[in-house]
Order: sequence, then structure tokens, then C-alpha cells
Amino acid sequence: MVECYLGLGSNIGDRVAMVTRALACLASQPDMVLRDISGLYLTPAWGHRDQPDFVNAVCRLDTHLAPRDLLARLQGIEAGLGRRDRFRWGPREIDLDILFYGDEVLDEAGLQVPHPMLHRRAFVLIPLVEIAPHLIHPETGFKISEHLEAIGEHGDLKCQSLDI
Ligand code: A4P
Ligand code: MG
Repeated sequence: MVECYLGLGSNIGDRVAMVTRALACLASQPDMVLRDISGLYLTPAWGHRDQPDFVNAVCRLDTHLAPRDLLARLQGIEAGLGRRDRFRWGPREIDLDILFYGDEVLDEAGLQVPHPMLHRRAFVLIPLVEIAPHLIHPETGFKISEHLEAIGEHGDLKCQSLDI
């Protein structure tokens, strides 16, 4: 089994329900075991700022699915939850990203792991530091807690925990 971390995000409709339902889907999948879940955070949109705030969370799971198969499984869950195709970094019902797949580094068409720029995104680092502060980013060599500290000087930390 490989230890993986996923990012979850929603900024359309009932955002908390979307993230919660995605977590329930992950928990009920064959071939994977959901191990840990962060709190849910209300976060300002990154990228295209002119869109609703997101609800974000991260989780840790163990799986023996290969990276491509895991990605396909996540896309199936997104579709099942009613995600419609829109533009990159635009609003979405639910987004499931592979943040880390063990300590593998993959840079292929349609699959980059670790997820690009995660180490500069407060909406990923804040939930991640809750469940994996000592996890080391395989490309940068820094811990999640160190990345969060680093962006704290310049980054946007207006993330509000939803406490549910
Ligand atoms: N893809 C490549 N690597 C991965 C990976 N590690 N995990 C490919 C998941 N997918 C990966 O994704 C586009 C393509 O990325 C997929 O076909 C897959 O093959 P998508 O989910 O259809 O589109 P996207 O999410 O708009 O693109 P992208 O580049 O993944 O965007 P991000 O980086 O996910 O950013 N602000 C806040 N506050 N919170 C958010 O969650 N999310 C985004 C999306 C923008 N701003 C945000 C948030
Ligand atoms: Mg995505």
C-alpha cells in the first residue's frame, strides 16, 4: 500500500456537503483505506479571484492503485458528484487532486505528482499541516510545516476553519 494525500475543494452549491460526500465516497471505495481527514476550511479563491470562496480539506489514504488508476478513480467520483467541465482554475462543484503519492515524483501528460505549486498554496498547506506537519515534500526536501511558515511571510493566510 502506498500512502497518499489528496486535496479536496468545492466552490459551487453546498460546498461543505460536496466535500463531505466526496470523503464518504473515498471511504467506501475498494482498493483504498481512508486514514485521516483534516478540518474543512473556507478559503479565498486562488488563481481566478473573481469567484466564490472555496471549502477545502485534505485527507490521507493508503492504496495499492497505481497513480493513473487512482486519478481515474478520483475523476469518476468527481463525475458522480455532478462536476461539470469548466475552465482551468475556475469554479467547480468538487475537485479532487492527488497531492502526494508516496514520495514519487511524476511529470507526465495529465499527471503531475506532487501536485504543482501545492507548497505555495495556503489552502493546501493549512489543512495539510494539521494531519502531516512532518511530511517532507519529495521535490523541495522541506517539511509541510516549513512551507507553511515560508508562505506565512508573504502568502494569503485568510483561511477560516469551519470546525465541523
Ligand atoms: N492532473 C495533473 N496532475 C494531477 C494531480 N496530481 N491530481 C490533471 C489531479 N489531477 C491532475 O484538472 C485538470 C487536469 O489536471 C486533469 O485532467 C488531470 O489529468 P481539473 O481538476 O480538471 O482542472 P483544474 O482543477 O481547474 O486544474 P488544476 O491545474 O488541477 O487546478 P488546481 O491546481 O486544482 O487549482 N482556490 C482555492 N482557495 N481552493 C481551491 O481548491 N482550486 C483551484 C484549482 C484554483 N483555485 C483554488 C482552488
Ligand atoms: Mg484539479
